[in-house]
Amino acid sequence: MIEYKGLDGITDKDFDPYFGIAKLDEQLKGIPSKKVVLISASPSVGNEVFGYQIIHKNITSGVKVLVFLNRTSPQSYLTEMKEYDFPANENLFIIDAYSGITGIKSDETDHIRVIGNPYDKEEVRTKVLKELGNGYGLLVIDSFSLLADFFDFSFATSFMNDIKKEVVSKDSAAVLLFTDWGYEKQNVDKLLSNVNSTIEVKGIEKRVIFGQYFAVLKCDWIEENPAFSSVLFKAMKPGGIKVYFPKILVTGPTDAGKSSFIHSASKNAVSVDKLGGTIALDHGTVDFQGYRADLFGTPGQERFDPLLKMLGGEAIGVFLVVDSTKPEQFPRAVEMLRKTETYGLPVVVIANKSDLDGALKKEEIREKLHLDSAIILIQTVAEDLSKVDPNEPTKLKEAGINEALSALFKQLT
Ligand SMILES: Nc1nc2c(ncn2[C@@H]2O[C@H](COP(=O)(O)OP(=O)(O)OP(=O)(O)O)[C@@H](O)[C@H]2O)c(=O)[nH]1
Ligand SMILES: [Mg+2]
Repeated sequence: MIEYKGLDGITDKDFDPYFGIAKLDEQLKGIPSKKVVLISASPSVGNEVFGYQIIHKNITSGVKVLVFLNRTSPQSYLTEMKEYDFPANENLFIIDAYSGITGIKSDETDHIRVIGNPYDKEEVRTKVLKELGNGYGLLVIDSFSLLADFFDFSFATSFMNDIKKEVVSKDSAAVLLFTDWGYEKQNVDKLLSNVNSTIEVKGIEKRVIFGQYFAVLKCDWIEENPAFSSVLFKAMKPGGIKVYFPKILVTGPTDAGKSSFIHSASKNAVSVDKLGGTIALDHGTVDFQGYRADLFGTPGQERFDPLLKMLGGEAIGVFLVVDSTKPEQFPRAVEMLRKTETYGLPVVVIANKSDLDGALKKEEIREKLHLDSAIILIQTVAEDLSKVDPNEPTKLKEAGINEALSALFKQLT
C-alpha cells in the first residue's frame, strides 16, 4: 500500500494509487481503483510530465504500472523520465506501439511488449486488454489523442470503454493523456462524459505563455463536489510537477528574523544586507511537499518604507514575522502589512525568538497583535543559539518552518 503525505503529513490508505502531485492528491485523495482519469491538455502546454510524475509516484510505491506508448520509443521515454530524476524500476512495463510505425526493430523483454503492427486496430486492442488481464495497479496511455489521430475518434472512445471494463473487473485504474488538438466538440464531450475524472492542463497566455495551471473539471468519487480551484504549476527538470506560488511576502519589524526565516526555508536565498540588516530585499525559493514558492523579504527599518509597496505588489500571501520578546514592535508589524498593501491576503504570523527569556506566550501575542481567531500563529526558534552569528541569517528549527509553510500553503490554493 502506498502513502502520500500532503501538507498535513496525513496518509490516506483508503485510496491507491496516487497522482504524486501536490494539491491534486489533496483534492482527489489519489486515484481509486476502477477509475479512469483523463488529463486533457491544450496544445500549447503538453501533459507528458503529468504522466512521468504519476508513473514515478506509483512505481516507487510498489504499484505495477503498464504504459501504452505510441508517442515515442520506450528508450527515449525512459531517457526523458530520467531527466526528471524518475528512473524506471521493476514495476514499470511498457507496451511499445511506436517502433512498429517507424520500422525500427524493437525487442520484447520482460518489461517491454511490442505491438508488431500498430496500424492494426484489433491487434492494438487485443494486446492491451490481454496484457491488462495480467494484473496492474495502473494503466497509463501516452497518448490517447494520438490513438484518435491514428485510427479515428470512435475507435479511441470504444477502446476506452473496453479499458474501463477491464480496469473495473481487475481492480486497476487508468490515466489517459489527451491533448485537445481541436477535435469535434461532440466527440470530446462524449469522451469527457465517459471518464470518471477530467483534469485540464492549460497555459496562461498573453502573446507568450507565462504560466501553466491545472484544474479538476470533474471527479465522480469526491462526494461533496467542492469547487476545485485552478492551480499554478511548474514542471521542473529534475523534480517534476510542483504547485507554484510566484510571490509570497515576508515582512515584519526590524530584527524580527525575516532574513533568518527565508534562509532557513530555502536552499538558495540571497539577501542584500548591510551589517546584518536587510537594506533592499531577501529572495529565496522554497521546495516543500511538492510545492514551490518564491519568498520575497522586506527590510524592517522604517527608512526603507518607500520600498514596501513595491515589494508587496502581486504577492498572494504573507508571512508576518515578529519578535516574541518585543510587543512594543507589534503596532509596527501591523503598519507594515498596511504599507505593503497586503492587508486581507492570507497571512501566517511567525512568532520568532520564542527561545529567549521574556518571550510572550502564543495567546499573549495573539491578544497584543489583535489577531482574528482565523489567523494562524506559529512559533519559531533558532536552531542552535550557541552558533548564532549576529552578522549571518540564523538557521531556524525545521519543525517551525515546516509548520509555517504548510499553514500558509494550505490557504493559497
Ligand atoms: N535568539 C534568537 N535569535 C534569533 C532568532 N532568529 C533570529 N535571531 C537573530 O536575530 C537577528 C535578526 O535576524 P534577521 O533574520 O536578520 O532579522 P530581519 O528581520 O531580517 O532584520 P532586518 O532585515 O534588519 O529587518 C540576528 O542576529 C539573528 O541571529 C531566534 O529564533 N532566536
Ligand atoms: Mg533582514
